[in-house]
Amino acid sequence: MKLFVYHTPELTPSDRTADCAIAIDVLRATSTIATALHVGAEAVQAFSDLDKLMQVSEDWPAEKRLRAGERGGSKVTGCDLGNSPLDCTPELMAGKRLFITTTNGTRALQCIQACPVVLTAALINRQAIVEYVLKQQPETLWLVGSGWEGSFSLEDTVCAGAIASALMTQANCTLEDLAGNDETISAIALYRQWQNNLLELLHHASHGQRLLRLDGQEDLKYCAQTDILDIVPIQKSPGVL
Ligand code: 3SL
Repeated sequence: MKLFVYHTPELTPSDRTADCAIAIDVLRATSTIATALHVGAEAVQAFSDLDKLMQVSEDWPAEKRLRAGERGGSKVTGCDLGNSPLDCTPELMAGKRLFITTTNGTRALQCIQACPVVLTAALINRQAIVEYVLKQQPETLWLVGSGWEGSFSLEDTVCAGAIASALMTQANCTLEDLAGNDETISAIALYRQWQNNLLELLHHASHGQRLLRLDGQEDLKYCAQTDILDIVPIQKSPGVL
């Protein structure tokens, strides 16, 4: 297996040649997706475009849908929810389809959706993703960070490093065996430097700071945890997990 880390959708090759591609948005879209599915959402359907989300979700029975919309960290007017994973309670989500649009995470997912196998990952479901990948053994694996409006974000790269590091250990392979690009090596180094202080790293991250200004302390605490959810969000049809 060769693993390639891309920091943003913009830096991801457009040829979609990966056997398996994984979108990462630790703060907070892929943490929310994992949580919603874990607590019993029927599915999550992701859109980069808000109008499209409104249009498609209109055809779904109102009692079986929830609309989550985030722009700039805040809830979009007219949606039921913003993008906090802590809002994904079993009472609210069970049996419902979550229609979601976010600033960057849903764009990252859209950029890889033509790959044969598409997953979403966050720190909270890292080990479930690692086990799935070890079972499937894709020849080429992409980890795609969402970043923030085209620029690098620490939290997505540290999660890519957490996945890569666990794959290396659990597949018993070397860095040379696994790493397909330099970004993979730097993601592993970032993770190994911060693995015992992930919450602190999220506090340093620019998007972490943005969320703290919006009162998101509890979200940061939740999203900084590793391996707490045994869930693999896998794309069943374009944009639907
Ligand atoms: O950019 C995104 O996709 C979001 O996850 C950002 S936020 O954490 O909801 O502000």
